[in-house]
Amino acid sequence: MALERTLSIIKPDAVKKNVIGEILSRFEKAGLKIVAAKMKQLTKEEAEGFYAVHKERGFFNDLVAFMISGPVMIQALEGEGAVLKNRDLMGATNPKEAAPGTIRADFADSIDANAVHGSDSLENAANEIKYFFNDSDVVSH
Ligand code: RTP
Ligand code: MG
Repeated sequence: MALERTLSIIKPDAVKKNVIGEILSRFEKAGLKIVAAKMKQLTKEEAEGFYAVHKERGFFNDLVAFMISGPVMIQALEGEGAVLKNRDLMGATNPKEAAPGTIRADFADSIDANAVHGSDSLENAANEIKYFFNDSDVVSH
C-alpha cells in the first residue's frame, strides 16, 4: 500500500455534539496522521464549490444548507491507503446502513446529518486538500 493523503471534514452535526476529539482519535488509532487542520464556517459558495459534483442532484440544496448550518473541522489525513482507510472508518453514507463501530454508525443521525465527509478517490483527495489548504499548511510528521 502506498502512503496517501485524504481530506476529511467533521460536519456541523458532529461539531455540535462535541465529538471532534472522539472522531480524530479514531483516525489516529487507525494509523492516520493529521497533517493539516482547521475549524471553519463554510460560506454558501464554498460549500457549493466543494460539492459541485452533486449540483444536479435533488439533495444538493439540502446538502449545502446543512454544510453551512454551523462550523466544520477540516483535516488532511496521511497514512498507508489513507483514502480507503478513512472511508472504512466512516461507514456507509446512510448511517442506517453503516457497519457497527464506524463513525457514522456511532455519531450520525441521518443521511443528511452524517457526521463526516471523506474523499472517495486519490485524485479527488488531492483536489479537495488543495480546495481548503495551501501547500505550506500541510506538514509532515
Ligand atoms: P461525503 O461526500 O459527504 O463524504 O458523503 P459520501 O461520499 O458518503 O456520499 P455522496 O454520494 O458523496 O453524497 C454527499 C452527501 O450528500 C448527501 N446525500 N443525500 N438523500 C440522498 O439520497 C443523499 N445522497 C447523498 C449525504 O449527506 C452525503 O454525505
Ligand atoms: Mg462523497
